[in-house]
Amino acid sequence: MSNTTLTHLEQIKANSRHLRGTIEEGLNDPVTGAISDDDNKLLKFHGSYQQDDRDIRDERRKQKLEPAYSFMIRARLPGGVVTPDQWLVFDDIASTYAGRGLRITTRQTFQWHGVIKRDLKPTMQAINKAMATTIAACGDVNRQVVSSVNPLLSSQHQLVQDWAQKLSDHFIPRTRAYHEIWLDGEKITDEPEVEPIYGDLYLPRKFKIGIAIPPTNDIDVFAQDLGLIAIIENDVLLGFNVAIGGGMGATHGDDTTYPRLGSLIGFVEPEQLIAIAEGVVTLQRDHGNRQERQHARLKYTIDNHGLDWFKDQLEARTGITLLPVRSYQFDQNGDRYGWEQGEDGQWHLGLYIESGRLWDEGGLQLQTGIREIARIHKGEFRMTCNQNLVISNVKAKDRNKIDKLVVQYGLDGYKQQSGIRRHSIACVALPTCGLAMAESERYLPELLPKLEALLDQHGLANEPIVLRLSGCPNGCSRPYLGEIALVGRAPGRYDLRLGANYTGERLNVTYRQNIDEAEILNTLDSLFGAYALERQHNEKFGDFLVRSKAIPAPTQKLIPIVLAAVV
Ligand code: SRM
Ligand code: SF4
Repeated sequence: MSNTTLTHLEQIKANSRHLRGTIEEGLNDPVTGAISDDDNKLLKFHGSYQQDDRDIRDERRKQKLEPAYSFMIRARLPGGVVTPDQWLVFDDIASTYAGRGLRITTRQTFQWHGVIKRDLKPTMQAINKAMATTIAACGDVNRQVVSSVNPLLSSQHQLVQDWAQKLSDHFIPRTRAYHEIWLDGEKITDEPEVEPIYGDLYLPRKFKIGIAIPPTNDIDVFAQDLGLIAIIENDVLLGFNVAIGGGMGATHGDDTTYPRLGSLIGFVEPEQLIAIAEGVVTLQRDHGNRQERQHARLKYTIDNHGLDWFKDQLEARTGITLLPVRSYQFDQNGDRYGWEQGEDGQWHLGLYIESGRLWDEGGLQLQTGIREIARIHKGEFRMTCNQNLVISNVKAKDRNKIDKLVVQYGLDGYKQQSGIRRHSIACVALPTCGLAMAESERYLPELLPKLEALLDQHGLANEPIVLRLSGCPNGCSRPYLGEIALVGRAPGRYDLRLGANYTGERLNVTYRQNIDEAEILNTLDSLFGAYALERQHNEKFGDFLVRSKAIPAPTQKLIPIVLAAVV
């Protein structure tokens, strides 16, 4: 494609000298707290977004001040694993540079919000000193590779964690721009740089890889562009089922955009994994839609060309014949809470962190509490894709000390919580997200007690129900996989979606559009009532709604080819 036919964004990438642009000059410009729009596009590839505080946007406009610019920074931590030493550095960064504490994301990593421009570089350097990076945590590249956190299966974890790390490393951009801009690395002058996987234009859109370890689908494997299901027998990793084309993002009122579950296309052995992943990524690089960003994700490439076409191309490109999908079963897409003993005898403590918000607020000292635990903990921390935290690899003799701190700092909430609270996640939304149409993370604490009261009235307080809130249809909390989901439309108004299943293998459907809280609660009240009276033994809420035809039939289940192929 000639440079002149490229869209503006593709041109920015093409002319960026491998992600350099004029970011460095922009950082040094003291006149504004912002950087240029073009550089902002490139900054994402470095793991940061320019934002402004939307709570005070109007007020500042009235005062003729520029918006209150600051930057969100996202770490790349494959599999969500953090050592206690790293934790202490990340915590210190939050206190020193960020506007609030640490925020665990739905892709098991950290975001720091509210870092002002002059602190961006010191923050990046501090992250680097902790042997971590932010490169490619955002942008049109392969992002954070996620993997299941099931503390019971310690040896399998390690195997899969190693693959998450290898995949992550394999797809890191090769440009030295990150080192030059943030780490004062030597500037490349004469030798041309090459991006062997991405090329000069990088990918048409973001790309996401995740590995699930059955029976836990805590990463929502079918929401990934490339979802991998680890098949492990007798402690041996046999390989991975491969699902392609998952994605959540959609636009209100535009039916050509939609959430889609990944389609299972086969099974690969471990030594074939990198080649297959590279094949999927480079097919998307070469065939993804670079003209229309809203149709640029892999899911649309597959639907445009057909699944069979994609699979044939993948096999031809890699020289690997995909084997039939292996059988597997998921039992949930939520997290486990409390102490669990792994097969190697070590202990793991799963903690519920509401919307992943780890800061000290309203009498709770969650950030301080985890900091104190990090000071004495000898294992590691694992973040989950449900925005929760596991204190991992604890010896039996150390459990008491950790328990005391958990209670002292109010981190023990999971013990009394309702089923729905334990299965709730909410995206960031306001005030930092520039795309938010309604509140999400700040609304969850208000909404949950109201839902809990309703459920309690129907005797359903302990019923595990997957609840997902998103402030817009981009779907950062993977709301299309919620048994109940709210997707923001406007302040205080949401689409109510219902009927995904408890294991993350069926999309929900829109049940009511653009309704307010009173309507949401009324609607759910009567559905909870029916569920309490008419459900079958052990029937989950989403399954009940589908079976009883209380909601329209879901549009996409797992693609039928899958079931035919299962051995
Ligand atoms: Fe997301 C854009 C936050 C996981 C789909 N997402 C954004 C931005 C960067 C807004 C923007 O572009 O200006 C949000 C920043 C808000 C803020 O102030 O921090 C944002 N996304 C998040 C996080 C922090 C939500 C959270 O509450 O944890 C998650 C960070 C993940 C990470 O650590 O990498 C996050 N985003 C997701 C997920 C879930 C997942 O990946 O498992 C999805 C759905 C899966 C998918 O990608 O299809 C998701 N985010 C989007 C989209 C829609 C993409 C699409 O295909 O249409 C956007 C908008 C875009 O890319 O244009 C978006
Ligand atoms: Fe922002 Fe929408 Fe993502 Fe929520 S779902 S963080 S509102 S982009």
